[in-house]
Amino acid sequence: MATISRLPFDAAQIADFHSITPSIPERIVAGRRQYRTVWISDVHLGTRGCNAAMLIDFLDHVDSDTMYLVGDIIDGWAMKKRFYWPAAHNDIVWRVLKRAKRNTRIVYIPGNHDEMFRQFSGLDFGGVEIRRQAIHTTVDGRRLLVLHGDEFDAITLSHRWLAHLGDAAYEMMMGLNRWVNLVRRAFNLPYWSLSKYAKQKVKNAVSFISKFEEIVAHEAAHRGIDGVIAGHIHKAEMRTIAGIEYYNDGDWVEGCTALVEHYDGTMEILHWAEEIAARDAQPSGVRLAAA
Ligand SMILES: [Mn+2]
Repeated sequence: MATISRLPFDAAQIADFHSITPSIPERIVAGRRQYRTVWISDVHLGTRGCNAAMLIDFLDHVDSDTMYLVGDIIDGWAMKKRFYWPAAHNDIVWRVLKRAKRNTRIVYIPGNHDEMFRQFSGLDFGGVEIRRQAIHTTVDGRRLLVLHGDEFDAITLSHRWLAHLGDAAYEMMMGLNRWVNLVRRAFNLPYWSLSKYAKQKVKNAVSFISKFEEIVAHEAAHRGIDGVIAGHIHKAEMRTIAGIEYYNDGDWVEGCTALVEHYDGTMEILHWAEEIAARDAQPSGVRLAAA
């Protein structure tokens, strides 16, 4: 199953990142928020759906001791079909590597869309630890399994073509979502997620999501740990399922969410579109740069 494939970009250039100037310079924000841990996933760099401007804003405002990249960071599937890699996507890679250099511990757990990096599991690359999965211990000693989540997706594993079909429909919806929000932005309306709306309406998607959540929690219980943190289904969540803490950090395509651990062990989901809206409401706030 694990085939060695070429990377979708020049890896040497990324290793040499400090000589590259990002197209969107890093903003020096006074009082950057500091968390013990940050989890993000499903960024889908290399697709038009990726909300790069919002993620760049997040990275310029939030710091942590440890950052987990919980898979589908780069979308190798989409890039195989059509190469798309704007400067802003380099800027995100640049910011992540910069963090590693500033001594943030970075753990990268590749997902199914960036499975080409799974062949490097166990290796450290530019200060980034690449792992198949990880156990995170919170400040108060809870042990949480961190994985992408496609391991539980029977459709992805046994019927790859079906997953790709779903992918095409999803991509179309994301394209539409982009246009809706370009129009909304033109009218000064806040960001709105079309597929978030659609997902709430589609019963099948809902039962798929709850099934996924149950299966993942069951796996954590089976391993005798306190909880599990996943990505993959683009649905931020934080709840207890049969005594197991279930967390999902969401995505940066539509929801634009991150999961964080405060220094007292409290977990929280940050909704970055709302954070930006709240900041924009204050006259002194740093505004989101236009993409
Ligand atoms: Mn995935």
